[in-house]
Amino acid sequence: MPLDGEYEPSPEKWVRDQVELYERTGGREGNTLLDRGLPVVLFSTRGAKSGKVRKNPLMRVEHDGAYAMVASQGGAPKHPTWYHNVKAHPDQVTVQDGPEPWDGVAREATGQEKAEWWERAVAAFPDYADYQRKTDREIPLFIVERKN
Ligand code: F42
Repeated sequence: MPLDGEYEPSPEKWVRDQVELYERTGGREGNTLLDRGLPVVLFSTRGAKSGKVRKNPLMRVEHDGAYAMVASQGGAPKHPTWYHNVKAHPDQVTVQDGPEPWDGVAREATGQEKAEWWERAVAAFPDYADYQRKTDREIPLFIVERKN
């Protein structure tokens, strides 16, 4: 089920265009990172302050039906804004990897679990390793699993 409430598209044109194309075509188009050809997944979150629905494509990192949300932001010094949305409302996350979104619950990975998922993330998108080298912050990673 999509999240209830008002959807506020990203102020970044390339991001909101990709979300629009992905949703309009049920994930048949707009499902890769620009010219890189690597798959992306669409995540919706609940705005921590606004309560509005936010949507962001992120690289596809999947394992046993669970998905990672890697808050890399290209190795920028600050976490992406959606990181705070997921921290505030971990049970209001939807995952769309294909035609239909599903309801998920997110938790921030730590320790050994983080290390295992980080390895999967870098295998899916090697740039994550460069992003981690570029920044002093530890890049967070959420694991999203289906709600029962
Ligand atoms: N970003 C990543 O971090 N990791 C990826 O793997 C990744 C892959 C990717 C693939 C394709 C693509 O098109 C984009 C990709 N991105 C990836 C970019 C990603 O989709 C996000 O655009 C990026 O991470 C930046 O997220 P952001 O939430 O910081 O975006 C800013 C520009 C933004 O939307 N700001 C909004 C604004 O209006 O300024 C605020 C959005 C928001 O959620 N506000 C909250 C609210 O309450 O509504 C407040 C949150 C708070 O601070 O408490």
